[in-house]
Amino acid sequence: MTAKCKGARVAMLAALFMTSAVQSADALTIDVHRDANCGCCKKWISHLEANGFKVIDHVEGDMTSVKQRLGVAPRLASCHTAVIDGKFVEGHVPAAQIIELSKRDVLAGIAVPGMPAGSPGMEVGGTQHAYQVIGLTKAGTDQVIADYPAK
Ligand SMILES: [Cu+2]
Repeated sequence: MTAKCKGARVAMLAALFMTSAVQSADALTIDVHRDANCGCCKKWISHLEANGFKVIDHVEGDMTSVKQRLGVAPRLASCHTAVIDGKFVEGHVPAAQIIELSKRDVLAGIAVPGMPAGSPGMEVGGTQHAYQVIGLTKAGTDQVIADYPAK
């Protein structure tokens, strides 16, 4: 093998690695819509980034209309609203549940309604309130996806 040929092969391998790295990053890219003054929203973004998500941050003037546009039922509302793969993620949903969401095509989105203490981004001392992750089916019904803390 000539030196030139070997160099080309190394370059090709490097290109392959870069392609797969870009693809996995794409799979975890999430758009987050939040109010400028929301501190817990920023903490939730940090939780996502710590779990390998690439966050595209959108500061919004009117979150109510954003939620309406993205199909978040008012009963499921929290502070921020995210979108991944065309599905909404409302409120302080744990990163593991967002990864699970990609396998659930009957769902239009998932939510942690309200702002329960102890959910990701809502750490208040050691307080841990029980909360549920609720899925909204495309047919418009609620499904309990997970209970926290895990039972
Ligand atoms: Cu919040």
